[in-house]
Amino acid sequence: MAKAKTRSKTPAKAAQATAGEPQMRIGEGGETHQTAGGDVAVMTTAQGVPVSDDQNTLRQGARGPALMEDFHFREKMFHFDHERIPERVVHARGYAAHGYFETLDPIPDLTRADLFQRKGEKTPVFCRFSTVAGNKGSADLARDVRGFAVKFYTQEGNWDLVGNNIPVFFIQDAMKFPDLIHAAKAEPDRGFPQAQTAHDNFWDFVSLMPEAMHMIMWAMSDRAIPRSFRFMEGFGVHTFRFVNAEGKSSYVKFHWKPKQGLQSVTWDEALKINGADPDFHRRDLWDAIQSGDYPEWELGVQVFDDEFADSFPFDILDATKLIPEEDVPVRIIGRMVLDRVVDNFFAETEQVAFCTQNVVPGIDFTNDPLLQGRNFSYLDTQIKRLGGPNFTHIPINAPKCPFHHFQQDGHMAMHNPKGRANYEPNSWGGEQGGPREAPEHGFQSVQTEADGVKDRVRSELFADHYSQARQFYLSQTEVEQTHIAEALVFELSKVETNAIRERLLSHLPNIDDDLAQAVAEGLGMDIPVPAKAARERVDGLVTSDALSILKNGPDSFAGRKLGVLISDGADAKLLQSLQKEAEKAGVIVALVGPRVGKVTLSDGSSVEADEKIDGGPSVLFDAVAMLISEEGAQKFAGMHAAKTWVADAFAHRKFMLLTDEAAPFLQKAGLPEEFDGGMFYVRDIKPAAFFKECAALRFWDRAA
Ligand code: HDD
Repeated sequence: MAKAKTRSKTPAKAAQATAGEPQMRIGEGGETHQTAGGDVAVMTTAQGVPVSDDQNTLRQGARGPALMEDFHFREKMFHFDHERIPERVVHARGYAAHGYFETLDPIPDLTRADLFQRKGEKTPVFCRFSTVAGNKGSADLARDVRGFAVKFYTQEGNWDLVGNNIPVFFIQDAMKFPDLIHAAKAEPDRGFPQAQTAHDNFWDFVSLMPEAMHMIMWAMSDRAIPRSFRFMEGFGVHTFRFVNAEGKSSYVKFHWKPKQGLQSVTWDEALKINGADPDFHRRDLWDAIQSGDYPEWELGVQVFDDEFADSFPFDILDATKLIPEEDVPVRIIGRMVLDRVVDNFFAETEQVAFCTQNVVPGIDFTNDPLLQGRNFSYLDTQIKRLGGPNFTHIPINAPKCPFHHFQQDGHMAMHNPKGRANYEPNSWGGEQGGPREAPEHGFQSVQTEADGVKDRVRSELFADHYSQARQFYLSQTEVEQTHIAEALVFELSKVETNAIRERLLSHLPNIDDDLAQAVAEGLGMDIPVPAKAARERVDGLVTSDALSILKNGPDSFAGRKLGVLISDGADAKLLQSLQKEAEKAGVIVALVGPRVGKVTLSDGSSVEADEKIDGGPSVLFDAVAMLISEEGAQKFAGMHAAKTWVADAFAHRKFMLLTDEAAPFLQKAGLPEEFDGGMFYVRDIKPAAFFKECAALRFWDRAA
């Protein structure tokens, strides 16, 4: 039995603490036990009372009734019963990490925001990625927009940049947000589908909302099935304002650009990954940070003035439009590095509360009607979700700079102000008097004039719904265009009501005739009469390479994962050299074997596989190698999971490296005898050269 060993000094110190100033946190200080794994603390109740028995409830006799008196049981069960809080109404499933933002190019001429003033200065950040529609327990590879929310703990307060991995949005006015989300989530009568837009309600709604068409192009593109959070861009979406020390304001759009390059998976992979590893994205972020391969994004800004805004064919306040980088280049001003996983998922990732209204001096809002509505929603939702107005007292939400105000009381008040005065003005002064405003450097809204008739109206410039949808589509590579058409066919094939399919289809000729044709063919339908456009399409918009994923891939295979299929008798030297070169190239290697236990190599040595073949399907990897012996090839040829492993890798156009002995097994798995440019024998290519080829990520020319 464990024995009490020492009593730390901390309790004495705590005893001296004034009431209301907790000196200790759970897990700190107190008596300890010696155990095989090291010293552990003595278990106590939440009141700090040591617990003698955590196995049995208090009973009257061994077979007698449980007693109400058992305060340890009652407290434990009461707390467990209340463990759940409401999940986020959208973006419920998310994953976050800590890191820092470093200013690379200070911009005091544009903004007085403190974090952008000094080159090299680092600001702590907390960044949460999410899917939108699914519940907290849904799978990571849903076809969905990804949230990209960053909390900057600046020296002048917290700034939340609550963005997505797509630079535009479905709707223009926040009034329609509840409708959009109702339509996208599970249908209310049946409670399914989960984390899917492939159902009638969603397509019914968007087909009746032509303003969604640009976003639909993005959501049906591979942007909605990213390979990893690390390989996606982020966008602030709205036009915001920068304000400098002189009060001069300019418009700004925010961009996050991953240093790792962009990458997505294919839809067939996404479906299979969801089964094989529903936590694929969160595991990827966790693994990368834990292994010291810290993901990094550059923060870029597109800054423009009224003159540009007036000349732009669309309204800069319309969140369904973007400003192409060709029109206003993105200026890189800093970088974000995520270098620390959370200590506790609930305390940090679940309890973090982002609010678009959290801005700092130097950053301000525009009249974008979506943004204005968001500024109400986020604060409001946190009160319900986190249980009261004091959610800023939770450490993950509290500013890291000094803060002073007269807000007090309410549920879970942890930071009630000190002193006598809890109102302002007061005549107390000093410590008793509390804080005062700072007219010189406190936050001041940009002074703008507004006139117009009070009415429920939208600017005429918001009425063009197809021009940028077309620009996006035409900016894609052929492979990406095909994926968009296939995604539309997949989703609409799940729609049961023909009229909805038809209505959606009627928007596509307004975007592109070939796209409309491909989707109509995929559905076995005729192209209907095109929907009537509210405003004529602006043709001839320049295509933008920045909008394509494949044109913005990585320049190396670093940070990607190679799945290596091994068998008994596999060439030991070959495996070692591949692992060595992979390490040099920053490539992660996972060994996949017939079992996770020992696999005996050609020289009699043994390795342990990371995955058994059916637990580590090839969809989990970016490229594959088959270092298998003749005997291994024969065995694998009789295993369904092994044949699927290579057949999928081939179908997903992955780069493949193999031994001569593996070749017959490939044919048994249904692969053609003739190799294409994405398949290599180990005798023909050195590992380093193979990794160079893999930087292209996929061999798209393969007809699979
Ligand atoms: Fe939102 C959460 C991003 C429109 C209302 N939103 C939420 C999160 C992200 C976004 C990333 C998750 C934050 C986290 O990780 O905790 N939302 C966006 C973007 C939008 C957008 C980029 C369009 C440009 N959202 C939007 C509108 C409304 C909301 C128009 C309502 C008027 N969003 C919410 C919310 C959520 C939220 C209901 C749910 C949970 C939360 O806020 O904290 O308030």
